[in-house]
Amino acid sequence: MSKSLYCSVRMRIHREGEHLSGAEDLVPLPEINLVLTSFWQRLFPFVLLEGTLPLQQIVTIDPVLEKDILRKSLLAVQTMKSESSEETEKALPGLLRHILPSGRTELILEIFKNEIMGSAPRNGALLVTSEGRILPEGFSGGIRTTHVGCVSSLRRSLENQLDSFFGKPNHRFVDALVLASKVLSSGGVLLEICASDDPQYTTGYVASPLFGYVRIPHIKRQGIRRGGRLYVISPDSPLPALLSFLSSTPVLFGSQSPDSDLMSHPDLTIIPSVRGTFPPGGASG
Ligand code: PML
Repeated sequence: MSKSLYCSVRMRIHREGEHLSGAEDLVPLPEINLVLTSFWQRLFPFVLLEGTLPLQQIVTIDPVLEKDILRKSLLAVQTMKSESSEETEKALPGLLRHILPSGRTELILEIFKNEIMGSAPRNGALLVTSEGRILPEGFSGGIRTTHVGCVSSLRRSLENQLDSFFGKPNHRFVDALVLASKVLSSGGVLLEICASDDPQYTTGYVASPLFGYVRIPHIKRQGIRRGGRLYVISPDSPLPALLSFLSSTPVLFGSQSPDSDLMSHPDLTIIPSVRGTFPPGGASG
């Protein structure tokens, strides 16, 4: 088998058309069995817990040449300190005000509330300008970020660190970090804000070049099935190039940016938290 051939592997689990879960990785061809096994294991909880209707698991595999892969560093991670959804609701605008152009924070949070937390889930992210215009014009579907992965040793190291904080495996956090790191590495996105559509998972995040990946506890209350991703794009970002980068440029993460580059602010109670084990550029697939 050729070591220089990689595969972009994407998996989605549905039940009767309802999206339940998804995952993605970019791996050397010889590692594909391991990835398929880990995706297969993600099906089991749905088989065991969620009723008797048939499940569908769809796996898509695209071959990718190693020479076409961009190698980048994951965003550094911080966590906003919050004990409740009320605290988060108060603190979130303060974080966004540092990232967005002046006067846009309330508008963007209103769009997140109505279009992401108040609407049926889309199959992908919603794109808006910082003036609140939804893009592409007249498009109500979702933008999918794909062809992205993280070298397995770094992925494991990040998952294990979170294990020791929270006492349970957390592939959801690492999947989200990898996806957000690709989105921000496009250079065309000012910020991404995300809440999970899993009713039990109430931690979301805000990703931006200034603060890296900020985990936001209690971004929603327990029991809410709504969630999704909002990308706010830079005014000067050419849309066709951005969409093409997000959906088809293969990006592999093998290191993590140092948190010394992150902005901090006395008004923001955010703490540096999870680190990869590799120096930038120090690992490959
Ligand atoms: C999702 O379910 O796709 C969103 C996951 C958000 C993860 C937030 C975190 O734990 O850092």
